[in-house]
Amino acid sequence: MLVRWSALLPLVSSIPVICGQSIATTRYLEICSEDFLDVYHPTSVYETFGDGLDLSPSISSSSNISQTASRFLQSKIGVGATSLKLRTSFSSEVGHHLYYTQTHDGIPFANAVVHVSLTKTHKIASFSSSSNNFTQIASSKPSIKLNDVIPAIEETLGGDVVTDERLEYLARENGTAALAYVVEIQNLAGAIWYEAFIDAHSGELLSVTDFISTSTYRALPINQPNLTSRQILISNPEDLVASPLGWHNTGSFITSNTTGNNVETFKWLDPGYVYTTASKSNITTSPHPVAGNPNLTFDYPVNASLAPDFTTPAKSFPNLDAARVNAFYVLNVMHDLTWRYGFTEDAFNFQTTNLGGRGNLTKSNDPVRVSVQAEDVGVDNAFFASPADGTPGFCYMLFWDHTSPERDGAFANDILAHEYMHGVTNRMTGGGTSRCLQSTESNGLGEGWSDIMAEWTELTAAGVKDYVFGAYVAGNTTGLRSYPYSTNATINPWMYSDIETMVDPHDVGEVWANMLHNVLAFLVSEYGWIDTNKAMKDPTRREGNVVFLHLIMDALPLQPCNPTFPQARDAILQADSLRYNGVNRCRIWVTFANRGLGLNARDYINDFEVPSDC
Ligand SMILES: *[C@@H]1O[C@H](CO)[C@@H](O)[C@H](O)[C@H]1NC(C)=O
Ligand SMILES: *[C@@H]1O[C@H](CO)[C@@H](O)[C@H](O)[C@H]1NC(C)=O
Ligand SMILES: *[C@@H]1O[C@H](CO)[C@@H](O)[C@H](O)[C@H]1NC(C)=O
Ligand SMILES: *[C@@H]1O[C@H](CO)[C@@H](O)[C@H](O)[C@H]1NC(C)=O
Ligand SMILES: *[C@@H]1O[C@H](CO)[C@@H](O)[C@H](O)[C@H]1NC(C)=O
Ligand SMILES: *[C@@H]1O[C@H](CO)[C@@H](O)[C@H](O)[C@H]1NC(C)=O
Ligand SMILES: *[C@@H]1O[C@H](CO)[C@@H](O)[C@H](O)[C@H]1NC(C)=O
Ligand SMILES: *[C@@H]1O[C@H](CO)[C@@H](O)[C@H](O)[C@H]1NC(C)=O
Ligand SMILES: *[C@@H]1O[C@H](CO)[C@@H](O)[C@H](O)[C@H]1NC(C)=O
Ligand SMILES: *[C@@H]1O[C@H](CO)[C@@H](O)[C@H](O)[C@H]1NC(C)=O
Ligand SMILES: *[C@@H]1O[C@H](CO)[C@@H](O)[C@H](O)[C@H]1NC(C)=O
Ligand SMILES: [Ca+2]
Ligand SMILES: [Zn+2]
Repeated sequence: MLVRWSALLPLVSSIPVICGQSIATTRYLEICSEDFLDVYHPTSVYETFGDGLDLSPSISSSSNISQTASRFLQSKIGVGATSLKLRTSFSSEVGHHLYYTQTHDGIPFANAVVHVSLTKTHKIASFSSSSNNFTQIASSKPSIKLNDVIPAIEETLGGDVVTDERLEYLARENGTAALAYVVEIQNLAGAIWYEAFIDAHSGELLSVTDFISTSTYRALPINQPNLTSRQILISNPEDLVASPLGWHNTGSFITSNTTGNNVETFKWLDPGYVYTTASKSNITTSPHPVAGNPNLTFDYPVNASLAPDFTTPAKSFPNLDAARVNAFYVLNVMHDLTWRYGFTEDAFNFQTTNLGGRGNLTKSNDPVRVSVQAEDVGVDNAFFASPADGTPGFCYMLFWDHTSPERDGAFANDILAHEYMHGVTNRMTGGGTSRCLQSTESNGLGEGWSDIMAEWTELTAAGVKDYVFGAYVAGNTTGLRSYPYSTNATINPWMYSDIETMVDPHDVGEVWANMLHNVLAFLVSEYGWIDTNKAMKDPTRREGNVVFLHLIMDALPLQPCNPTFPQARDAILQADSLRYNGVNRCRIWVTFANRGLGLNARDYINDFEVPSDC
């Protein structure tokens, strides 16, 4: 049952401010104008095992995956393993991934995550744990009522509580565990969507999960196809392996608008939820729009010289149909492409219906909802809210006012690809909770994966050249980042150590994206390149861009909750071991080491060493 409370009571005093030290374990969130809540994310121990750790026969002989994993955990973390509960698991092309939650009195811990990945032959591939022995655990019986503190929390976080209460434990930095009410708080017009943890004994706001990835861009150069070159009529772009019923069929209903199983695009007009879909009179629908033969035509040419109407209420909506259709097309392509590379129903993806007997254990009813031309929300940005598996993703594409007329983010394919990738990385790290890219460092990794996904979709036959993200919306050739992504350290000087003092995840993301750009450049120089349209539908190919995307996607479920840079690097190396027997290991090491993320890199101190056999 969904409960909606409004903030009826007057403003209540603000939340205490705590400031943390390390970007690996904390994140500053600007919750309202002057309050900062410092959110603690425990670090994980993380181990990878290359070809796989062969357990003693008594442990690994079992063909039962969960038995093998829990025997391993018993031997690894001993007595603590008994309070671990298997939360979810799935199998990918490279192995089996199991995610556990620590519990106390039957109540789960929100931020104590344990994970084990097995190879296909049931050896141990990787292990991570942020589980703890607590010095003190709060009573599992709440001493206050949630209703008594809701008005204050809604006021502080600037939204309405939209979920029923539930209880979870929260590990604190000093080794204690607090009992917390966990609720979601939304104000979609303000791009606010938090999961709040409220102490069930003191009423204090303890922590928040921020489901929104904003893209607050600095200016950068552009090298993507412009709007004119992009608007071509594309027939039947859907991939019927990834989307067996096409893009307009959820299995229970068929649409002739921009609503479908993976993506829904619309314009949200104040003051309520109003969908206005591509006007039906302009849609040609086959009398039998069945799976495999959708005869839908969405033909809305853009007039790029038309400016958006910013009056309230707006009287006209120039290019709205074109915007909805482009966003629908690009995000469905992203669904299909990432599905092919592992972001399937089993891996907690975004779909209304989990089709074809896949995803039996994971949740459905969670397409990505996209509001285009959302001028009420602001300008010069885009947002993607990635809640847990089973709740729809929500994306805003805004106008950008750096040019005249203003440009529409819904025509910037790089921004759309970036936003969708936020959903992919949030869901695939840590088993679908969307709680595992929350520290500044791991949130920054998320920004990096998103930028590099945009680059990946735009690769051309010319090979991996310097890449500028966001040039179209910035209206200049510098784009939205500090430097182009480049293998040349004069053009992009970012090193691992640079992240230590960064507080904006987008800055951290630039450092990671540039490292990944270098890995991509190496793989394409080694194995060549294949057109994106082929790479996206045939992941069995061996070209460099295909290999690269496998390594990126395979690594996500292998890594710990709130990964650090060294851990994310190790997960990529582990992915190479599992999928390609480690043939790229040394070159991957060399590439990361060139940017300071060598063998002994830790605590933001550069290291240029590679393993002795490399
Ligand atoms: C595997 O082992 C677990 C835990 O011991 C058990 O609950 C489950 O039923 C087993 N599954 C199969 C398929 O045997
Ligand atoms: C918890 O304590 C047990 C027993 O003292 C120990 O074996 C285990 O390693 C500890 N676990 C952690 C995560 O510290
Ligand atoms: C642990 O930290 C919390 C929050 O900072 C504090 O309220 C609590 O008193 C501390 N407990 C101990 C035993 O230090
Ligand atoms: C490019 O545009 C961005 C966004 O407006 C701006 O921040 C940046 O300074 C511009 N770069 C140049 C070189 O003009
Ligand atoms: C737009 O793209 C087309 C095709 O790629 C190209 O010919 C044209 O010069 C571009 N226009 C601008 C303004 O960049
Ligand atoms: C899209 O089409 C479906 C099927 O006709 C319909 O149920 C749904 O309401 C439409 N969506 C919108 C937002 O109009
Ligand atoms: C349909 O498209 C035509 C030409 O593109 C346009 O003149 C007409 O106004 C559109 N109809 C509706 C209902 O939007
Ligand atoms: C399907 O679309 C094609 C191309 O737009 C058109 O030529 C054809 O008449 C349509 N078929 C039906 C049955 O509507
Ligand atoms: C595009 O919009 C401009 C400005 O309103 C107008 O002058 C021009 O005729 C339009 N072009 C087309 C092809 O409709
Ligand atoms: C889902 O269930 C179907 C039917 O019971 C079964 O054939 C299929 O193997 C299951 N898939 C997964 C991924 O468990
Ligand atoms: C790196 O970039 C600098 C500055 O553009 C240039 O002078 C230099 O030749 C480049 N080095 C390589 C190896 O391309
Ligand atoms: Ca799902
Ligand atoms: Zn982003």
